[in-house]
Amino acid sequence: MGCFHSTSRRKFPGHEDPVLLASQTAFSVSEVEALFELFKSISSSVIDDGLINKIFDLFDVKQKGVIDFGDFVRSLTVFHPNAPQEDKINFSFKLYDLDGTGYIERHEVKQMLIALLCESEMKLADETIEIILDKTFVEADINQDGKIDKSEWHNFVTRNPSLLKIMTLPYLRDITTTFPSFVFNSEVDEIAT
Ligand SMILES: [Ca+2]
Ligand SMILES: [Ca+2]
Repeated sequence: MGCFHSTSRRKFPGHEDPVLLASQTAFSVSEVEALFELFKSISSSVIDDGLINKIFDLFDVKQKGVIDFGDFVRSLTVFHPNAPQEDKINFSFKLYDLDGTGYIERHEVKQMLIALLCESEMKLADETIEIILDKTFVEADINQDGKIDKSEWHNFVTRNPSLLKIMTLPYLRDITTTFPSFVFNSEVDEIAT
């Protein structure tokens, strides 16, 4: 009597059934389980970290005050190589629309461009960046109102699929084998094509 062996596992916020999460996302059950290991290791440190911070913002995760594992998986599924292109385009629009005005403005493209260049350790002169921005807007801003709306973005990205590379982390497909060397922002050299 009184000799209960404790089977209680450490509970993390929002640890949902992997089978259920797999059915709601592009991940397999074993990928969800691998993500849980990843989640445990980064959930405390990642909250203030640039891009992933923005992603969690978009999913209202932080409003709850904790990173919820279910939200974590559902946030990352859009980056899965098998996620629908349409989802990636819609999500990338929200990602680029940093201030949430419903349009991608020039300063937002500039900010993303600088962030991408910085991550890939490329340095471009200001003038070069302005030229890229001009070119981008000539091509993307079809009605020339100085901002990119959803349908303009859709057209632009469809013609320039490299812009969506940031929306696909190729190694998510192999997350079960690449873990624990999974690092969210690696492999940015792909973007500099
Ligand atoms: Ca905006
Ligand atoms: Ca426009």
